[in-house]
Formats: sequence, C-alpha cells, structure tokens
Amino acid sequence: MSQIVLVYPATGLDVRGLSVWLPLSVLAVASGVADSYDVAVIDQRVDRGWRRTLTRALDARTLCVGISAMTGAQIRHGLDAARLVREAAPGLPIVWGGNHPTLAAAQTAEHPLVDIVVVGAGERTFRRLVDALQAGTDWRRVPNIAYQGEGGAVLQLDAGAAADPDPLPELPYHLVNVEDYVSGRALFGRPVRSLPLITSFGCPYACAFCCQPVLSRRRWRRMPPEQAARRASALAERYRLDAVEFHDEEFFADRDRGVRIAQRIGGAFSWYVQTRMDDLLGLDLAALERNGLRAVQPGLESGSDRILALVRKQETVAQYRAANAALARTGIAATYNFMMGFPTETPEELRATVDLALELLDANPNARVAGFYAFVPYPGCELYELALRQGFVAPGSLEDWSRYSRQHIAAPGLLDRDALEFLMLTSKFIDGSRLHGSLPPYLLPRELLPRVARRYRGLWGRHDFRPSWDVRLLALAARWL
Ligand code: B12
Repeated sequence: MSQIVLVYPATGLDVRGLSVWLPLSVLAVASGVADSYDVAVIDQRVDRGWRRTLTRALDARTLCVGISAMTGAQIRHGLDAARLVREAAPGLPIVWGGNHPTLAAAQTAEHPLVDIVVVGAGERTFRRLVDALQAGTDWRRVPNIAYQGEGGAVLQLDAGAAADPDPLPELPYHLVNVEDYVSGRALFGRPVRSLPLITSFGCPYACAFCCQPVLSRRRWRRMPPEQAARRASALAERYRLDAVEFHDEEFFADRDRGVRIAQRIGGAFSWYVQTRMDDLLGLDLAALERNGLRAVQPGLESGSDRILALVRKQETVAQYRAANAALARTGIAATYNFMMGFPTETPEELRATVDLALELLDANPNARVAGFYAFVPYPGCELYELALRQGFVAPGSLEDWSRYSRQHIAAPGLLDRDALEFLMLTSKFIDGSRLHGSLPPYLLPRELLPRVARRYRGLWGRHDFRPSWDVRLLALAARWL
C-alpha cells in the first residue's frame, strides 16, 4: 500500500498535558485517506526525534508529505520539516494545508518548499489529490488547491465542488498515541483528564477580528446531536476521561442542538464549551449543569459598546453583566477572554475593558480571566484591511508570518505598547487562581498566586499599566518561551 506522511508542526508553546492537543487537523485529513493508504502521523510536539522518524518514513512507498499550519510559529517548524523532506527525497510532493495556507494560499504556494496548497477543508480535496498522485493523473485539475505555475501562483477554487465533508467522519485515533494528548488542565479548579472534540465547524457570526467568516464562508456544519453525544461518550469511555472539551467555535450556535447533546450526555461526564454570553442568557444553565456542563469559555473582547459594535460582536456590555450574574447562580466555571488594541481603540476604552473584567470577577466567584490578548490582524479578517490602512505592514513571506506569536503586538493604534504588554502578562494572574494546578509549583508556588493577584488588581484598579520589574521579568520569560 502506498504511504502518506502527515506532519503536525510544533506551535511555539507546547507543554505536554497543558497545551499539546490532539492534532485534530491532520487526524481529520487522515480520515479521508486512511481506508486506502498507510498513514504516518508525525507530531513534532510529542516526538523529539521527529527528524529521524520523518527521514525513516520517506521510502519508495511514500506518495507525498502533508504539513499543517496555523498562522505563526507552526509555519517555521513546518518549513523545517519541509526542508528535511526536500533534501532527503527531492522529487516528493510537499502539500501544505490548514488555516494559514487557506488564508494566504497564493503567497504560500510561491514558497520553494511548498508544492501544493490545499485550500479549506482537507478531507476530500486531499483524497482527490493523493488518488491523482497514485494514479499518475494530473493533480492540477483537483479543485480547491493552489500551486506555483509558470507565471505565478495558480489559485484553483471551486466552491461548487464542496470540499467540506458532511457528515463529519470519525477520526482515526489509532494513528497516534492518544495518551500523549490527554490533558491534565485544571478546567474547573482541579486538574482533570480531558480530550478535545469538535462537533461543529465554522461559525454563523461575522466578528471582524476573526478569520472564521472567511475560512468557513459562514457555513456552519455540524453533527446531529445524537452523533455528537455518542462520539463524546465513546471518547470519555475509551480513554477514561473526567471531561470532554468541546472546541466548537460556537457550541450553542444552535441552542436546541446543544441542549439535546447535553440531555444525551446526562451528566455521565463533565464537559466544557466555547460559547457566547448572549447564548448563555437564553439557556437553562441549571439544567445544563445537571447534565455535566462544568465550564464555559466565552470571548467578551471589550468593555466598550463602541468597540463591540466596531468588531461586529453583536453583543453588549449589559448582556455580559446579565450572563455573568446568571453564571454566578450556578457552579459553572466561566473563563473570559478579552481583546485589546483594536484599530481606533482609545485608552478610555481599554480602561473600560479592564474595569469590566474586575467587575465581573467581583460579581462571580466562579469567574476567571483567560487573558487579555492583543488584536493581531490575521489575513482574512475584516479588521485586517483597516489595520493595513492604519499603517500595519503585512508580512511578505511565509517566514515573516511565522514570526506571528501569541506575544505578538503588531497592530498600530492609539494604545501604548507597554500598557498592552503589561495587561497581556498580568491578566494571567489577575483572578488569583486560573493558573492553579496548571503551573509547576517550582515556577510559582501556589500560595503566592493570591498575593500576586492582589498586587495586579491594585494596579489595574488604579489604571496603572506601567511595566514594573516583575512584569519586565515576565516579558523576558514569555519571549524565551
Ligand atoms: C485547538 C486550537 C488551538 C490549539 C492548537 C491545536 C492543536 N492541535 O494542538 C492551540 C491552543 C495551541 C492554539 C493556538 C493558537 N490558535 Co488556535 N485554534 C484551535 C481550534 C479551537 C481548533 C483547531 C482544530 O483542531 N480544528 C479542527 C481541524 C479538523 O480543523 P482545521 O485545523 O481547520 O483543519 C482542516 C483544514 O484546515 C485542513 N487542514 C489542516 N491541516 C492540514 C494539513 C494538510 C496537509 C491538508 C491537506 C489539509 C489540512 O483540513 C482539515 C480538515 O478539514 C481553532 C478553532 C476551531 N474550532 O477550529 C483555533 C484556531 C485554529 N486558532 C487560531 C488562533 C488565532 C490561534 C493562536 C494564534 C491564538 C493565540 N493568540 O495564541 C494560536 C496560534 C499558535 C501558533 N502560533 O501556531 C485561529 C486560526 C488563525 C490562523 N490564521 O491560523 C482559529 C481558527 C480560531 C479563530 N477563530 O481565530 N489553537
């Protein structure tokens, strides 16, 4: 049988048990080919000897090597793998796919270490591609790909040739050692054994900072509730999980579907969702809690209604307060994400976000702050264009995009860079407990967390965002990571 090698590159901050997730992207791609081809998955995050593994995997049976990449450090690590493939097996096609190659298909295709780019969902397109490679027919006719032609990049998109598989195939978990990915994250106060599951793809909303409207073309593909609950239960049972993490972009986009999944789970295991505050307002939280919902992670983004309107969030600060109060009446842990540094955002608006975060923490003992993240203009998002007009210089190559990191503060704007960095770093400590159980005690003794939180809360309350020595130290550590 011919062989396909799929590489999942390191992401830049890969801590086993904390941020090393199942490589769902390449498992999804593998689901489309594993019935007819041997598939080897190489995950740089768990295989320290990945260079040797990859070199050994390249033999006469190998049809191509697939590489996945999100915007950011994954590109750099993916290029390392591609370089190795090019040197070891010069004629072997190197296929790139994932969010970044999809959003910047032409630029990606122009890179010498990229032969073919799969644009969008990979299951079907990649299958067509490897079938063509296997049969020796012209792969250039496969829809939804990009490649470097004679006169530049050729983008061959065909929306009619539905690349998205429906229904969503079962993932070939046997291709990886799942135990490598069982998380021990403190999802709701204590470390639990958990794995991620995605039961719907895309998002019907159109937030201007998010690339999802372009990635999914605002299509929302989902598993029926019975299937979603069945897959979650099977996962929990097979891997003896305490919790399943639903990483759907918006789990309750269809509230009825979400409620039916909850009823079928019936509290057999704990679960976590990413969702919106306005959806939570429209749900019976007590019933969801009885059915096992233990943690939610909504994106609130801003404490300013003007900014919320600018980013097309379709939510208001009043709704956030109301949903936070509703959550406070339950035992459901709520972890909030905030963003800052949007084009045109003023210092007052940033202060309103800081005040809102503190207010929500005070009003809800179950509330935590995931972080204050600086707005990064990703290709494909609506605000990318505005950032360009404000002077943001778009990266000109794959190498330049690979320098986009979690700590990247690229957007030009009205806000002080030091203040943004101060908030980004101190937000990890502001609730005094989110890092509890997640950080090794030698890095930060647990008893110190509440003291650190008190100190930063004082500074946040006074809107004093000047970087102090401890924050400079944190910044250094973050850069080193
Ligand atoms: C889990 C996750 C993570 C995990 C990592 C994933 C992992 N396996 O370890 C962690 C927490 C590390 C992470 C980090 C980040 N993430 Co993230 N993450 C996700 C999330 C929730 C799920 C991704 C996933 O597994 N999807 C499921 C798979 C099946 O879908 P997929 O990746 O799109 O793959 C399909 C296609 O893209 C294609 N494909 C993918 N790979 C390949 C490879 C080949 C060869 C082929 C042919 C096709 C192909 O086929 C697949 C099947 O159809 C998504 C949101 C979501 N629900 O999708 C965001 C998302 C991918 N993340 C995003 C962002 C912004 C980030 C961060 C920058 C956030 C931050 N500020 O820190 C960092 C980036 C890290 C870095 N520098 O690389 C963005 C993508 C932005 C972008 N331009 O790439 C998303 C879409 C969220 C959003 N709406 O903004 N993330």
